[in-house]
Amino acid sequence: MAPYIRRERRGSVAVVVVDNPPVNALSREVLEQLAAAVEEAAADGLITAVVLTGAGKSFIAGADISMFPRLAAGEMPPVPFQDYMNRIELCPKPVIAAIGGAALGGGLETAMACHYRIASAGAQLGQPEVKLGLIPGAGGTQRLPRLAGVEKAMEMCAFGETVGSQAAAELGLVDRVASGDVVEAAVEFARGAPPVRRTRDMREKLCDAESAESLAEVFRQMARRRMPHQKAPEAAIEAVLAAARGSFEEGLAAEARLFAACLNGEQSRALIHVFFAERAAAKIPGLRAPAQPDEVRRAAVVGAGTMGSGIAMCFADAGIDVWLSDASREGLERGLAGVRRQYEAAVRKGKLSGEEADRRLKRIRSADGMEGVAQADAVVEAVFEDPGVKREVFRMIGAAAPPAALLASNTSTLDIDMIAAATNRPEFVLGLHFFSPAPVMRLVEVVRGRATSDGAIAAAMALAKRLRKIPVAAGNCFGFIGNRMFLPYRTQAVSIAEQGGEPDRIDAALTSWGWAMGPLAVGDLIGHDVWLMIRREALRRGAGHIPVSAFEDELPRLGRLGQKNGFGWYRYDENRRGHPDEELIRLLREYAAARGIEQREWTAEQIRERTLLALVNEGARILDEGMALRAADIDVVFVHGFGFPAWRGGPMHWAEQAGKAKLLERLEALYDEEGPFWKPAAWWRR
Ligand code: 3H9
Repeated sequence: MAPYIRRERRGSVAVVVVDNPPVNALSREVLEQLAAAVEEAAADGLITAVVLTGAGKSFIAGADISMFPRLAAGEMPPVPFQDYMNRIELCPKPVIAAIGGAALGGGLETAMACHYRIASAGAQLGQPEVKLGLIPGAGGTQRLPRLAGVEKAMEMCAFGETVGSQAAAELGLVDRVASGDVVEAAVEFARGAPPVRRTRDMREKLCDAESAESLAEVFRQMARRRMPHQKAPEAAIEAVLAAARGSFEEGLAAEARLFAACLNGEQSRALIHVFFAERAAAKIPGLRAPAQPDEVRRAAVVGAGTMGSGIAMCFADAGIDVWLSDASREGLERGLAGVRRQYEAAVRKGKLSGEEADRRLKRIRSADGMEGVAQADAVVEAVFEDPGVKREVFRMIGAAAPPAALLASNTSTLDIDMIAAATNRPEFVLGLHFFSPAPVMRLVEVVRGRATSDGAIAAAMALAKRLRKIPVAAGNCFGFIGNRMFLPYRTQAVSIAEQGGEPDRIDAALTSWGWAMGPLAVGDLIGHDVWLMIRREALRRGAGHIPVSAFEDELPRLGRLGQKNGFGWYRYDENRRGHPDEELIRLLREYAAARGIEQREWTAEQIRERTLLALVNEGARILDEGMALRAADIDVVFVHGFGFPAWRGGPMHWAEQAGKAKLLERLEALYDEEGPFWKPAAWWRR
């Protein structure tokens, strides 16, 4: 068995180092060796105390997540997580955790099984298991409330947010924050012969069962609002509640039961799929490019509208200086004022300090014409979505930018090859498709044109990661991955409305299934003038297999632009809340009657079947054509860019889980009844 633990000795203190790159994740072998190393030190007469730490940047980033699907499938024997922690805690000599980086999930649980915790200033501590559809399963739900109180433990376990070391010290989760080397500080502390102090024996911070129950009710309500449909948050609350209700052992038993239920559920399978899919998406096999592309030190964004100024903020947030320019002085001023407002709002909400906001603001400089582009290592164009305008802007960018600069367009629909052809160096040109609002949304589609070089793609992937985005490689087809699939999905929703479906019931069928927004409401949000433009471009670029959603194309002419003018599929009040609109229904029914469209009743199930099959079948075509590298990349796009429920794992994962053969049967039936739109892609049979 490979050694995952290093043992060092500093006088009478044993230093046990978990060394399992990249993040010291805990597999069964690591846990076994760790517990054994602590027991060995306990048995060594020359040792008076143990310091437990992690090699590299992390302390321990949790259990090795890749084992959970195998555990759930019964492909490996159960791992007694709690027992390993108990073995560390029961050590008769003081054990001190030296936390130099991330102590997450099983990592924090290990730290809490130690008798003391010393953290470096930059350490992060948390129980993020809910984000994987799980709860802490190594005693965390029992030890955290004993150290930080029931309320904080419920919050941390139910929502998975991490805390920094200073906050952890204030909570009592960390005993000291070390200013220098954390292992040195822990060894020094150990030399002071602190008494053994076991978290399991602490009850002072546990409230009585009745108060814990009231807290649990508050958190349950919050969980239903913040993470609707998800099972793990409530299971985590239940497990922490057990700490206040009974003994430590009873609490562990409750935790184990609740953990097993989550582990065996579909939600954890889906969320773990998304975790690995996000990381895999950044890797493009076979790229001939340096592993470490040149670092972007200065960037330029051309076009200071909502997208452009938002993208400039992404650079500033990542510590990169950026020039922002616009065709008009007023446009630039408006963009910069918007940026300032957003940073001020972040300060007001306590998300940023005033000084940090100032620093970021200063990184965004206004530029005249191409003066910023001329000095930039990377340029992102975000001007009006018009082929003529884009071509002209790229001609100027190509003429002005330094020779090796990355030239990216933020187009969502246009042909990258057409844009690249306007420059003198198409090999440096690609699409970087950000989603709105750019500073918040993590997805970026990295679109490869015919001439784009491997080096440019590698540089763009690296840049997107530096901007803390999740980059997904996409081919240069209409709408790339996300918008291309969203179009037939929405078209089906419109077609159901034309055939008698009530707009609010169509949207509800999908939001009750987990989507963040219904497809018709999204149309109102984006604006029907914009949709019309997108649909025209789709037809121009040969996405002709997607039937026209003719009624929606009428909406701009009917003065219904969506949220922006208060009328779309819904009528909007002053708080931008949508209400069913009788006038819209009348127009819709008139439209259908004039064209002889048959009206019928629709169940939520039927609405979901059509819209989701349309979505997945387009994803399948994208895979057939090689426009996405993997089905999981499509899942990442939909989870991070379109509000698809992460706990269903993305559209392609959902289809796999629901049963491809069964869905294909339905698709074939629709194909027989209604023709080419439903033609199943080859992927279904693979
Ligand atoms: C748990 O602990 C349950 C417990 O209660 C225990 C008992 C039941 N396992 O994110 P990065 C890989 S559940 C396996 O790009 P960063 C990751 O796939 C766990 N692999 O780096 C990637 O691999 P590759 C609770 C893991 O610097 C590489 O490490 N813990 C794990 O941006 C680098 O990752 C969590 O949920 C893991 N636990 O961020 C924490 N973690 O290079 C999950 C990472 O092949 N992890 N990898 O693509 C994180 O949040 C971030 O990775 C971290 C570093 C903040 C640590």
